[in-house]
Amino acid sequence: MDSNRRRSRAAITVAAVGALVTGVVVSLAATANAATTLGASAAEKGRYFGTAVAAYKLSDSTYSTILNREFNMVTPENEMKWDATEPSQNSFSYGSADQIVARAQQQGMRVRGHALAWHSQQPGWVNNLSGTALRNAMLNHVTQVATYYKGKIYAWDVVNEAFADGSSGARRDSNLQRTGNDWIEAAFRAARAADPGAKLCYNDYNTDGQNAKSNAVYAMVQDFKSRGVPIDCVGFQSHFNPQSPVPSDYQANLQRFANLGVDVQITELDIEGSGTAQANNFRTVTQACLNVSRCTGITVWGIRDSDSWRASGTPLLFDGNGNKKAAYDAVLQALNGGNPTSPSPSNPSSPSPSNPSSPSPSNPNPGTGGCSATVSINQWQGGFVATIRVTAGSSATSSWSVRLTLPSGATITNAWNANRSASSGAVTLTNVSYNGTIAAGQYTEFGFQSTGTAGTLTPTCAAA
Ligand code: 9MR
Repeated sequence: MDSNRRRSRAAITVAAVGALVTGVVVSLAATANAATTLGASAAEKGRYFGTAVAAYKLSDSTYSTILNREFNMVTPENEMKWDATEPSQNSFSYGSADQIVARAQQQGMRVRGHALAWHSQQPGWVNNLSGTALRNAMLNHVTQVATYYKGKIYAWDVVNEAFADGSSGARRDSNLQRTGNDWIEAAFRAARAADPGAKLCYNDYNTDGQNAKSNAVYAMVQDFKSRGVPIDCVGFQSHFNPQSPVPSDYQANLQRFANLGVDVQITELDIEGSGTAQANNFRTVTQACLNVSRCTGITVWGIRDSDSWRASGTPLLFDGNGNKKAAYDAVLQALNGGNPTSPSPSNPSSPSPSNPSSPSPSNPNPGTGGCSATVSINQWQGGFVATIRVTAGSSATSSWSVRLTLPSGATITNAWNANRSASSGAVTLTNVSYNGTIAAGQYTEFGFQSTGTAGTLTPTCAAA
């Protein structure tokens, strides 16, 4: 079975290269169109497009069809929260979250983990704890959950919503805050130790423009970076409505955080409204992310309006019947026509003492034609994440494959946005359904996590 699959993949690769050599690429390029799904289009810009997912809806065929077709990142809406994963102390329950992770893996989607430490949706037993007992329970929770999902999570919301609303710029008062002001950095350090391959994010709302709350988060991130506390990204929830509209300095605010040396992500986007006004707001947000090179992706907080926590505000991209709304068209159009500014190749993780990121070796190898591939490595003791950028040449691609040889001792444990022929030695990684098409001169990115040491990886690229 496995070797059959390998043989047929090899045959496909040979056929693709053959087609290129015989000049078929010219007609393929001529028929290549803009990407037609959110995930594929975002991938062409080196980004992801995700949605919150509820495990109990996976059996709804309308929901599942849209999920599988449109998105390449998922966030469990409630299933990875503390109350769901540790209902009684030190007794863990992953059934619903695992359903979502399994679906994501089956579909080649990545997962944003949400959320390890939060004042809300805590299990009842936590109410009985305070001080050191609560601090230790929180750290144990972070360690256990991040360890259980090690290698399966693209980014964790390590700490969620820890700052107060309003003009104080203070931390939110909560049982976790009362264990000591250093609870946030303690949570980040525990998460890094448990899963060094995951990006670690701070996530919040009402931080989408420059204001007292976002200034306070900014100061914390700046402090963490200066002291080597492991933080890789900041999530901006972006829940908008007429009382809380898209701020005019939305892009500038994303950019100032990115300038601190972290990725920024739009993590829970929904915008109440309808028609053209709503569509224009979604376009503005999408364009802002495209314009900020370290804005690595957008997640909407649900699929259909009826799936939303604010269903009456019809804040999402599909109506209750699963039809695309004007807002969907605006987002897709922005993604397809957006500014090609893209995440820097030296990602995936910002360097930090406990997670050193080697400088991007950037080995452009033109390969047999049609595309080139460069790799950046995030190496830690015993493992690494490789992010590979595939750039189309002067013609569009309709499919591509990247070959590289892993050093002995290195075994791929999971890959995203590509299928792999093997997990060690000589490996061919081919596009998945939604990212084969790359416009001339544009690129997409895929990645994998591996055990061992990366050394110098030299990818070569072939396209049709
Ligand atoms: O969408 C989530 C909803 O189903 C839950 O009932 C609610 C409970 O707190 O949480 C919602 O998701 C929230 C997310 O986890 C954090 N940011 C705000 C989101 C909307 O309330």
